[in-house]
Amino acid sequence: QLTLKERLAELIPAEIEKVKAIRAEHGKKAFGPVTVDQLYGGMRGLPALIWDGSVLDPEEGIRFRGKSISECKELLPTAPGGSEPLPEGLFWLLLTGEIPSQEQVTELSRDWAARAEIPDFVKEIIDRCPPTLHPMSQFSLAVTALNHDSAFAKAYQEGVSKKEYWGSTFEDCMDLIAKLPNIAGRIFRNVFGDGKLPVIDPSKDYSANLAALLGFGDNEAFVELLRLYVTIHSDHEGGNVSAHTGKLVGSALSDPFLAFSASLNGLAGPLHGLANQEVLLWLRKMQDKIGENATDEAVKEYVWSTLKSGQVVPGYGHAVLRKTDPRYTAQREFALKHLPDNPLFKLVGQIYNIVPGILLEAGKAKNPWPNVDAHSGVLLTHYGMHQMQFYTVLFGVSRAFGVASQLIWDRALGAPLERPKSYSSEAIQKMFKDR
Ligand code: AMX
Repeated sequence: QLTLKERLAELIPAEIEKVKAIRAEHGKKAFGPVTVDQLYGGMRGLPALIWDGSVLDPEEGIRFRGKSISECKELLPTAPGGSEPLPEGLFWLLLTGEIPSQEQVTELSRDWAARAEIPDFVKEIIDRCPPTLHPMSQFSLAVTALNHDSAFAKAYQEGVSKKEYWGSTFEDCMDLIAKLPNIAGRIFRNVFGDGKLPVIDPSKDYSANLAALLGFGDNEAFVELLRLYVTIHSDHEGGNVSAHTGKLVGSALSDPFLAFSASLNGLAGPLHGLANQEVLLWLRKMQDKIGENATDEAVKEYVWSTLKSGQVVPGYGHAVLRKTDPRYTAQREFALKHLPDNPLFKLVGQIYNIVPGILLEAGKAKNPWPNVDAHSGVLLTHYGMHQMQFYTVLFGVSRAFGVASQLIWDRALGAPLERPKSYSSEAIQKMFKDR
């Protein structure tokens, strides 16, 4: 059985030829006009990036290398006795487009466990953070500091040839993913616990170790939740803030640690990954105001009051999706199986029946349906993880899988420095003066 790196080494030459052929045949073809509105409007719909791991369809949602979430759940290896896909398998799929064997996935778990230890000075950086510093800021600091030992940065300094970039990038990406549980666990225990951490168990899978580091290792249902969680949050094509930021920073040949910490800073924004924290805060505030088991009328009034005070309804809407996010649905299915009677889960279901109608009536949001963040906090809090400020860190652990996969391919395919053209408003006025 080949290792992931060996399989990649086999795939890369053919992919280089494929890209050459695509460019030779289609390189000068246009996608269509670019409008001035797209420049002012956050580049919605602007075709601008190559991203191989996943593609997002507005109606259907995400597909990882062509596979829907349901297909991934069916095809990817699971843990013994478990039924959720192992993120190890998803990473293999993102990188190669292939479904790995159970043995290959177990080998990845072992490899990541062996790379999991973080340097002492990184531990110290985390330990010195005041507990009032948001966990996402601590996370980003620690990931930035991992660049101290970057294999890519070292190889580059030593004058490695462009053709060899991907090998050390691969090693950095494996190290990055492997070290995230120890970083996340340390932040969690410092901010919310006594700072003491168990050690990684090399016989366990990635999610089981992550759960143990967070203090939930004995709860098999929580471990299963993390397997699903890390799988479905991993990648959402290339244009979202965290993915695109990682690719952009990586295009300057900043190493994967620098590139991914930039991703994390984008993920920390409330319109992106921080929304999972915001959803739970909003739900709790709603419960404080209108009580548990509130009527539909009371919930409607609360939603309207959120909109009227100029705030967004967190967990609803999306820049690309135009239907319910299948990542929301996957989490709902998990909840129906494991926590059907949880009151907060019931509230989430009640809100699902109410918010889309209100957003449609309000008439602004292009997509009134829930996204991934509308559901994740409820699942975590059910198992006793009530520390909402930590939720986006878990999103970040997962997002590393998608960003890392593309960074490796970008180096393998020799992706150039990103440098789109910007315009001033004055330049646009001049350009279209007589048109
Ligand atoms: N509540 C209230 N208003 C909303 C809304 C929501 N959930 N979603 C969109 N709108 C508003 C926008 O703020 C915008 O108002 P404006 O014209 O006054 O600026 C208008 O509707 C049009 O926006 P859009 O084209 O439908 O959305 P977008 O592509 O600009 O933004 C997103 C997408 C996700 C930022 C937006 O839907 C939003 O703010 N949602 C709530 C926050 C959230 O859940 N974010 C997480 C997204 C998933 C993720 O990245 N993790």
